[in-house]
Amino acid sequence: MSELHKNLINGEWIGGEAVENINPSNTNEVIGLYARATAEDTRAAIAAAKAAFPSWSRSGLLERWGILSKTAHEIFARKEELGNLLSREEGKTLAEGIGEVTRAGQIFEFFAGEALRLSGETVPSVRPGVGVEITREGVGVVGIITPWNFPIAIPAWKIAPALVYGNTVVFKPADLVPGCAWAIVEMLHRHGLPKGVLNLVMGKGSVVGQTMLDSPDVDAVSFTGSTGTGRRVAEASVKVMRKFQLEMGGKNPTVVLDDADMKVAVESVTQSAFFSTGQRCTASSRIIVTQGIHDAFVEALSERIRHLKVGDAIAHGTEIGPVVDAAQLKQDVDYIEIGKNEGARLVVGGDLVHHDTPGYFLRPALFVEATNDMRISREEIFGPVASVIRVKDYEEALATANDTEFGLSSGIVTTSLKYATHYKRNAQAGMVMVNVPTAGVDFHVPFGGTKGSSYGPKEQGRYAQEFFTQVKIAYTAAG
Ligand code: UN1
Repeated sequence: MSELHKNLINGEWIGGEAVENINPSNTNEVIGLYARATAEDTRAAIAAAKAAFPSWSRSGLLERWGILSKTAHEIFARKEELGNLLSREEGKTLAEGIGEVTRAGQIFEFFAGEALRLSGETVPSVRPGVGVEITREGVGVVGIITPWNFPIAIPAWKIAPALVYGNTVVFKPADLVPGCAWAIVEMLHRHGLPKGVLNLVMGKGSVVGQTMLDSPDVDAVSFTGSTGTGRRVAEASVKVMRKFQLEMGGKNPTVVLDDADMKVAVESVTQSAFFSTGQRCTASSRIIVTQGIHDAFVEALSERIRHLKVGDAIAHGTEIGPVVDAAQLKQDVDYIEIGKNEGARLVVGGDLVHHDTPGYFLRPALFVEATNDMRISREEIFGPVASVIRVKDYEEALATANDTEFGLSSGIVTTSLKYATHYKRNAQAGMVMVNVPTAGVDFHVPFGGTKGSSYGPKEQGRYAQEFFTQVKIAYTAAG
């Protein structure tokens, strides 16, 4: 029997009900056993974080820099091992898994440096003889709730800024992928974080997440996940007047214009729609194509999809790993049925792929003749399913792209400077991508959306301080 990976509460490893972490490429494989925290454990974690805040928020910058920087270097050194763990627990390919681990290392390195770049402003008051200092300080206890689709990068991009700006943390990773989450907490703990500064409470949203949301001692919550849960985070947070930040769904368009470079269009859409098995909130699922290039584009894209290698996430040559679990697979398959019943035509994929091991393998699916009012064009599927919507011209393409409740990422493939410029200004999305995929973002710049996709300040890069700090204004009379 493998060893139980425990929760970290007030610097102590605490056991609990053991849950198996299962490999979606081979459901016979148990990756490890992870302890499920109770409501009581969660309350203990919040109390520990609260007690640790006064001292951590005044801790030395070299201490913060040192712990984050050592963690970054350990992540880089262990990227193959952690990438393998990530791909086995989540199902993205090994190349994608190692890539994500590398990104987590880069995020820790970036925020380690931010410890040494904290700054404020000093300005003269309008009253002679008075000075004004504007500084930033930690918010307090931050609850961090992360999704299963980026098991290490999203925890990294929330935990690293939370810690470096002087907050203490209660961290609840997605129940499906505790492995990478546990690994980064273990590293940060071993590299010297004082007890109570970072607490890990693995387990169910309905127990651990709810206990965090109900606690008035959690001063801020950073959440990435579904729109439905995001709404619950918002409601519970308003009740106790806490700060919150939400990253939720997407229904991201990619517009392909007549003047597009065909190779760029096919590659960009293939990556956006299907890589990481389409399980990214930045994935593109509405491909809006002008009529002059439509047929040739659909043919080239279908050909590319037919040759995508679907299989075991860690096997050499796999391009598309499995869907994360049985419930998500059912959702994907159900939406494929819905699309057919709505009158869209499935041109390729959508069938289960037979494999030697029991796993959730689905061939990427492409619909054509879809319209923007179909459910497959309006609701987030979160799988390797995309639909092509044919439009007359650029104006109709832009209007269709913007006709959605979401606004995370919006792409265009064109060789026209005029249309690219117009699209950047008029696309209703937090992130606009010209001739690059809608998914796959840089770690040193802000990330986030508009409309129903996001709420609150952006994440990542220097902009992360908007959420993870609060501003203090101090007036001093010289006397
Ligand atoms: C990316 O596309 O590189 O959950 C990042 C998600 C996003 C992260 C996407 N929050 O898919």
